[in-house]
Amino acid sequence: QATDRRGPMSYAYDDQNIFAKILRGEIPNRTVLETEHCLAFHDIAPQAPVHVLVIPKGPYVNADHFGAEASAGELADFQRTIARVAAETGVAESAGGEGYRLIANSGVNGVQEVPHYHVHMLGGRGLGRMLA
Ligand code: DGP
Repeated sequence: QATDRRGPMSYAYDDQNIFAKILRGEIPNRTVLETEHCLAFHDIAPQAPVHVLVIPKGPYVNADHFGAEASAGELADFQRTIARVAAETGVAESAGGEGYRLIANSGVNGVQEVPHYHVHMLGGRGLGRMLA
């Protein structure tokens, strides 16, 4: 008999999380750029010379929530925002930089600390070969 290890299909968004407060302007941030659906800002504890967080403005917990429920416009804006941040921070090879890494932690095993979907962009130094 197959065992279904999945939990219920639900995403409970906590609107008191720190990125929700940043989006509401309750906590300051160092913005890189803002679009209709996204905000990109510098991480408070940078792990590399460039460490920017890209977040959707909508109330999505993680990548699977965003991918399942965001509109086509939000999805497209998010990926375009990542490209613009890479160009504007100078890490994109197309902008003369030396590349970067994207990381999206999710859930307990991913050690996600802030339960609002975000992608880390790290660059400005060699990051080493790392998948986990
Ligand atoms: P994660 O483990 O992927 O959920 O990483 C959360 C990141 O958010 C971590 O790198 C530190 C960053 N962070 C936490 N609080 C704040 C804050 O108040 N402002 C900014 N700019 N970044 C924060």
